[in-house]
Amino acid sequence: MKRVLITGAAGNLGKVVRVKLKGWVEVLRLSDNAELEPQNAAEEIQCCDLADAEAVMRLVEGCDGIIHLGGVSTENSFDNILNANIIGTYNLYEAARKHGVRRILFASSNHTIGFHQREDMLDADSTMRPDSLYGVSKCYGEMLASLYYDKFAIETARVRIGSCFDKPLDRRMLATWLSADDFVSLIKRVFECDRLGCPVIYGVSANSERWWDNSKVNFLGWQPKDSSDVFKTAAYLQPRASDANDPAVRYQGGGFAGAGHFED
Ligand code: NAI
Ligand code: 15L
Repeated sequence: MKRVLITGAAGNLGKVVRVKLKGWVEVLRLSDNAELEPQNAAEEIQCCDLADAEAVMRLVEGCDGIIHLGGVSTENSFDNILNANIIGTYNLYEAARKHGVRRILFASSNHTIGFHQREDMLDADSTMRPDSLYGVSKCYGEMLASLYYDKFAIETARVRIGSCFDKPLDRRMLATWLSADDFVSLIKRVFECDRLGCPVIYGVSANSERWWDNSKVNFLGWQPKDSSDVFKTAAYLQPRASDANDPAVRYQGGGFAGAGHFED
């Protein structure tokens, strides 16, 4: 691949991924609705709002693949989610179709399945149980990707990212943590494998606490190398008295499952 587009490049994951993917392809085209500056000659900046269909059509032109990280990334007002995640993702897939892009990585989220209990081991075929309007918007993105695969043969990795931070921020993340290096190795597998299809992939490191089974995507040959286990004894992650029926403790989505609507 010559040119790969990264949306949401000014965000937390975008900032890390652009650096780790330096030299991977000839050109990284970076986009966001926040400001961006090129860091080297192989980066191209083209900022726009994902809700602007014409701008997104121009953004995608000339790209061979897309890493779609852009959008609202936590619970928010329905209007904001509608513009960025619903309309924005549609605009991106339409532009991909019109410009002949064959492969996309869609940053979905564990909040598509956040209302499953923590005792349940899920896999790619588990029922969606979104825990927020944000989670619903990611379910929509996954379904849109499925439509564009079945109808137009555009392949998408629907990556249900767990918690991609430097380290687990709380006890829940001992199960949901994804290291940046493991995310980047997944990105590379997704774009380098001969055949992708439209799989659901749980974006999670090799943590010994697990709620998600990735065996249905063994064909990818992706093997996460990091594990949250090295953080287990950290003082800030030690058990504290908690109510086992608190939705934030009971459900996989944690606080997202426990919270009301953003605007209430
Ligand atoms: P982030 O919020 O830091 O980055 C998202 C970026 O999208 C921001 O820079 C924002 O300016 C941009 N954006 C928002 N609305 C936009 C619009 N209408 N047009 C253009 N750009 C817009 O989020 P983060 O953590 O970097 O996550 C990246 C993606 O991965 C998001 O889609 C998020 O939902 C998903 N994800 C991230 C997880 C994590 O642990 N970081 C976990 C699960 C999913
Ligand atoms: C997400 O989907 C969010 O984008 C991220 O900020 C975290 O909250 C993550 O899920 C999580 O569940 O830890």
